[in-house]
Amino acid sequence: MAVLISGEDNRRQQSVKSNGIIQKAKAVLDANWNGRFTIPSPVLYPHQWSWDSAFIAIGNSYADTSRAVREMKHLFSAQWENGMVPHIVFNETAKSYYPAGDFYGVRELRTTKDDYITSCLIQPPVHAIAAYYIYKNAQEGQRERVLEFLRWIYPKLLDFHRYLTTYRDPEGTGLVTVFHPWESGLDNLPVWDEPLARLKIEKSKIPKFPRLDIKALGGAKETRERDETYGRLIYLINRMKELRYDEEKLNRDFPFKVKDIMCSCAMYVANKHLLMIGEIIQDDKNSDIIRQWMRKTEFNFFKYFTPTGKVDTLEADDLYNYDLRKEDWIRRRTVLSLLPVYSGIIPREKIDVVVNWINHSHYCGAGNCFAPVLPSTDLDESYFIPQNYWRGPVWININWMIYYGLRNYGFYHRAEEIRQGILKLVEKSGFREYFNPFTGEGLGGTNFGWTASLVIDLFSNADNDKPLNRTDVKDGADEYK
Ligand code: 2M8
Repeated sequence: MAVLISGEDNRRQQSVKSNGIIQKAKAVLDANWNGRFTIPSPVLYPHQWSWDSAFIAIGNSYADTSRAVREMKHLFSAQWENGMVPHIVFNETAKSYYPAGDFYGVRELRTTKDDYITSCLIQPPVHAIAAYYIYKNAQEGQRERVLEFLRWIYPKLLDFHRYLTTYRDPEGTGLVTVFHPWESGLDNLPVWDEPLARLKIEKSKIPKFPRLDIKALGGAKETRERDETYGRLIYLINRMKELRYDEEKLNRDFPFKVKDIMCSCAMYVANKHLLMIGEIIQDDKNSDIIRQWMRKTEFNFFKYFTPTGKVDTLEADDLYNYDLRKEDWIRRRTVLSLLPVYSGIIPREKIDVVVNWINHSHYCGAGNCFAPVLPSTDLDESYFIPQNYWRGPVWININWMIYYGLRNYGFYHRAEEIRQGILKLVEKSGFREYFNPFTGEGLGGTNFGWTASLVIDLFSNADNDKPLNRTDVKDGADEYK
């Protein structure tokens, strides 16, 4: 199939320029910037979230190097002594989010930087990717400042990755352990149901708390987690607190312990970028150790994430998170199984197996949805819910990763469908947090930072229009990789 941009896509490209979608996206980022960092959405999230900030810095890198640098500096200034980058840095004056900073009690329990109140969890380590973008897109006159920033953040990124490869991987697999679903960023993907349900909790220990999230959404409780699930999520943090967030104890005693595909893929891709940053600032002292981390990930990825333990027998979408407590795979069909396309770890001769699923009607690849973008859960499963948070809706950051993954393997046509599909969604519903895959209806927070930011990247990155203007390019063609 030749991959010329279709007439419709051409019209869409035009509309990116003419209806000022990029300007509108920038306006979202401007409105959410509070002078220190960018909040994910004015509706639900008044603090700084770790991977949101990295995605947001990617969008800002095109027009505002300085703000992108400040965003990352704020987050990494709150890094813990042991290298952990917390998933939330709290804005102490904001009261509209539960749990608030004091709930975590981090200051009393662990050595952190005094000026910051943080959570105790991680999120996918996509930050080295953002740092590289800031360098790549640096505005005229900002080059020295950016190099200085890279020299500042490089050791901090290394410390974070070292934390992940030690405290979060005592087994030495190159794969990241999560102690809480929030750590994966894909908060209530159906993969967490079973490990959460297995927790033995006395009724009296299930905390009671206000659902400020549902209140913020005007009562739309069908779009968020159930009370029962939320209770278990908060219970887990209470248990972590009891163990003083001590990773040694958590690895030994904690009831929730899962090797996670999202965090592991993010770390692998981030390691590639860390190597590039090392080259840019001419610091290769740590290159060998980074390569070693990557080799471990490559060696163990299929061992841990496929039930056969081998890539040669990889069938369909059977790449699953591994539950270290149950010692079993969490066999739920979600977009998590397709995400490894982003990492580039899947061998070329096996990539069709995964791409066939990306093209499948169960993942909106056959013209059966509002747009040909991937939902978070297989449409055909009993646990798919089109409007509920991570249990079905389309998320832009996940589609952005799959878009770049497909391009890396040469699947330009399918990648382009995803890019245009994202545009179709935001044109219909604005920069929402997530979208109903069938209707394109916008859900969750409005003016959502990473949706805006990643749209800026998709339509500002000049590489993304290549090689779509050539008639001889075929999807998956090796010679274009
Ligand atoms: C969602 O997570 C927070 C908890 O961290 C929440 O539900 O309250 C997730 O979508 C997460 O990936 C995201 O970083 C965060 C802020 O956008 O919201």
